[in-house]
Amino acid sequence: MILIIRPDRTDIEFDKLICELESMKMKTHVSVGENTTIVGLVGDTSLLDINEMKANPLVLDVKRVSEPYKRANRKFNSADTVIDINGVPIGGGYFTVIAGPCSVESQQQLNLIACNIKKSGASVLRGGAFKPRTSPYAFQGLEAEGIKILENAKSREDIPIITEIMDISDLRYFENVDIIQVGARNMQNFRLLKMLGRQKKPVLLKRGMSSTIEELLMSAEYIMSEGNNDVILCERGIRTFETSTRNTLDISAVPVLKKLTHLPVIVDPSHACGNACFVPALSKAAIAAGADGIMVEVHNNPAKALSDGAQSITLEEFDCLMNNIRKYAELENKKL
Ligand SMILES: [Mn+2]
Repeated sequence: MILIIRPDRTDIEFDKLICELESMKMKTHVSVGENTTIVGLVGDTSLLDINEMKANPLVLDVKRVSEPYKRANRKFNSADTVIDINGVPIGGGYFTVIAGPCSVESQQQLNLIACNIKKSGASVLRGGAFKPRTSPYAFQGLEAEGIKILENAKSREDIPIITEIMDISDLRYFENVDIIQVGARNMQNFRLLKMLGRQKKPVLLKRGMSSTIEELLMSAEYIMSEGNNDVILCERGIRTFETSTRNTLDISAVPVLKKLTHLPVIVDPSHACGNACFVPALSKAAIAAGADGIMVEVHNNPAKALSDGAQSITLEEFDCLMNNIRKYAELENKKL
């Protein structure tokens, strides 16, 4: 971090500032020019608040030269993080497919979907139990009962499960859940992130629909700074001026994230486009862009789905998609 110091400062004020910075375990490198004085700070600058620095009356401006996140930063951990989900790897040389309905609707429905997606080659079952819906009048999910249904399908099909948490008080229901999902709307629910950092289960963190890549990484940092390093990032489309699709899949976020962080990055093509017919194309794009997996909404009868039917592909379409993307995964040297 570089501080640019006011030219009209007194030496006493300046020495006091340097003492303050060094008391925060920062090394300082001062260079005095004719008109400006510059202080280079070396140390863990992720602990410094840039706005606090700017508020100092001696400081004209502050420039960051390194990213404000440390644990998620590839510079500090160059090897890809591979997360083990009950024997299913996410990250590294693998391409992991997570599939299932938007919402858990009944045991019969979930068993049917779980059995079929597993046969087609998916390795994790998804299903929403606590649903964050735009309208309070829309189906809100089966909640705790939905998680029970997921648990039954998990043991029946021997497949790990992922479902979304909306409130930390519900954590007690997640004992047998393998990955806890934080949805786009909660990406900056910092209290929730901190609490999930204090437990051991892997967390899949979706990018907020209006969040920058750096904000997503800072949210991952919230979880990791509390001790939980098993964070999976998910690009699920951002809000733009385009209305032809539900969101706009920011495909460039994938290679950018892969460069900035060692954490696994997956793509959710279903929420990104909101339309089942575009899901195969976006899934292929995800592999080509270097993603570590996809999370796809699949339903046995999309027309009758209680949520997100329009973007859900059928069991047959999913089987076809899996056969199709195998070739792409091979091209990218990813094990599917
Ligand atoms: Mn959905």
